[in-house]
Amino acid sequence: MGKIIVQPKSVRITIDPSYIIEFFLWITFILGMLLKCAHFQFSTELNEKPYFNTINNNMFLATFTSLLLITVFVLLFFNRKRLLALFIADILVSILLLADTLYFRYYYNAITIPVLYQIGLMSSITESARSLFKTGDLIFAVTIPLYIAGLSMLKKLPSSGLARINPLKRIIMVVIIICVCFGLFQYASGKSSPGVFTYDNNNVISNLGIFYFHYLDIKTQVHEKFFADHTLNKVEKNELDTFYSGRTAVGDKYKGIAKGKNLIIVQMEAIQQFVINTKFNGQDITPNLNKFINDSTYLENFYYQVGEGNTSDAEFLTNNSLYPLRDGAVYFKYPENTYESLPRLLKQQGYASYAFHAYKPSFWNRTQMYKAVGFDKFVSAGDYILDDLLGWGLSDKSFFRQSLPKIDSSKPFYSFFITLSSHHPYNSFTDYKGFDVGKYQGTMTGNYVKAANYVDQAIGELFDDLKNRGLYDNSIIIIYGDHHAVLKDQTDILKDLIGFNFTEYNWTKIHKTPCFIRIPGMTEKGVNSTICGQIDLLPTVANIMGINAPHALGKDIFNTSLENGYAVLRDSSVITYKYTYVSEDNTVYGNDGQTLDMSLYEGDIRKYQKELEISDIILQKNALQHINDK
Ligand code: GP9
Ligand code: MN
Repeated sequence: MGKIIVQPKSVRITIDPSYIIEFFLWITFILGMLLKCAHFQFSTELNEKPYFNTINNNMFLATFTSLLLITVFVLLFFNRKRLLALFIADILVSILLLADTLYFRYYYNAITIPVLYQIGLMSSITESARSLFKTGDLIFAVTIPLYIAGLSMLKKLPSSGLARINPLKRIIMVVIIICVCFGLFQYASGKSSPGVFTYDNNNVISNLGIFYFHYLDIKTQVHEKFFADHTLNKVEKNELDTFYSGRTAVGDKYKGIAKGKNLIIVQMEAIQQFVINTKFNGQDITPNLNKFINDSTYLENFYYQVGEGNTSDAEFLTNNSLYPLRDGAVYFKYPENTYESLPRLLKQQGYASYAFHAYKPSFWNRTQMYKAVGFDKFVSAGDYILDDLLGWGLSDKSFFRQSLPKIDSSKPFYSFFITLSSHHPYNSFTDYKGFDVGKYQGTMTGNYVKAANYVDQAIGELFDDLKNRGLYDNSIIIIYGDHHAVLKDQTDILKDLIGFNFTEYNWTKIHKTPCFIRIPGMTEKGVNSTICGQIDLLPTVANIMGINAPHALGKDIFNTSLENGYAVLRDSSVITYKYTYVSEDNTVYGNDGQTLDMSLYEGDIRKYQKELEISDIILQKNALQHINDK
């Protein structure tokens, strides 16, 4: 009998190569996106190293959850073409992240739906955006070649693509992923403290990631647009009544000392306080403004309080003494509201009011908003002869020179000037010869110093012109800057200029612009150290002009003692004489920069932050619409 030889059958498991490619591309999507999100979160300094601490872990987990939800969407709506859909989703989301990154570096906010109203402004800031692009941002394109390789390999397979997944399997996958997402997100959100979200969008992003923030923003905007009640309800009315009862924005000291005088306000583009009395390459950057300190009241602790509306927010704060919005610009969102504005208050006293700005009148929706604010006349780009161009358009020197003759000074007037030449990224000053910046020639630091010096010269010429026209001594003259000059990731400029060392505390304390108030007949001049901000200008002016401003949220600076000074920033940071609350890291600091026990200050901080809530109610509910009926 012959032997039976059992030959072992060779077991060969063959995996369809399309599975491998598919697996590889899903992993590319998830890991690639996590990497891109990490780049956004850390390069904007929303999150800080070490990469894996409690806040960052939560953020990564929440971001991972959001990515899984995007895959659900792809799986649900696409079958054989699911990888192509994934590729397109990757491109779209990467574009959004790049836009968020660049936008954030300029405005310290991610893009929100209201920002899309401002889309028309984008062409003007492309130069700024370009200056903000970093080589590392190429990471947003890094996955593209991988998809192209994967998809073309897939096409070359005999099956020429992916196998269909039957509907039941797809639904089961989708349900499982959604359950996982829900569990993970609950875990991540349970670990973060929602209290810090109340006033600051950036805390939402650093704790729960950029995708969750976008979801929240869309949800809020949809609710506001379609479901929110826009009439002032009883609770809100009571809240406003309680807030205003017994509160007077204006005081008694210096009451009416400048009654009947003209009012001239100059808002300077991007001039921060640190240029004042600062020398660079052996010369004063702002000699005229330095001299003006002794001819005016110089507010050395004057904070800018703008939000996403930037320049327009600064204008808004000054002319209305209300806070800007947490999302978007008031100029775009509420140009139909009624305001108790400076032009309107002065109109009741027989003043004519002018706004001067030599740029497109539609920019920041000024034409529309100035009607609501009540300016009688808006003089914009088309009203000037473009005889001297610098940066975005007409130079500030020519702007002032051409503006003054447009004022009818035979009757009392209020003129509001908004300068433009010193706009970020200051490139147009490379060839400016008025100030030698030595080795900084051609750098952003050098260009900013030149820009600030140029504005100072333009102001010097304005003073001469006002004197020649006999307006200098019968006008209140106020000069201040609109907002930051230096972006958070360009703080090298500050290091070069003033040896600035970046900490969240130092960054908050540098949110200052110089502010000068020259009042004819006022003998008390020089430095005033009271902590204050742009919101305080209206009540301060109202007091010296002898008028009342019952709904102003600011305070009258001349009637506020050093100890009672404060400023609330739109990101909900609070600066007082005793402490500084920095919303970015939710920490209270003493004046030496040391951390203090938050629990001791919480009540006080909330009291100041209440002003933001009141302002939001006034804007959202158009609560001042009946002020003229009384
Ligand atoms: C343009 C100018 C610039 O009119 O006010 O606005 P900004 O970019 O600084 O907000
Ligand atoms: Mn500006």
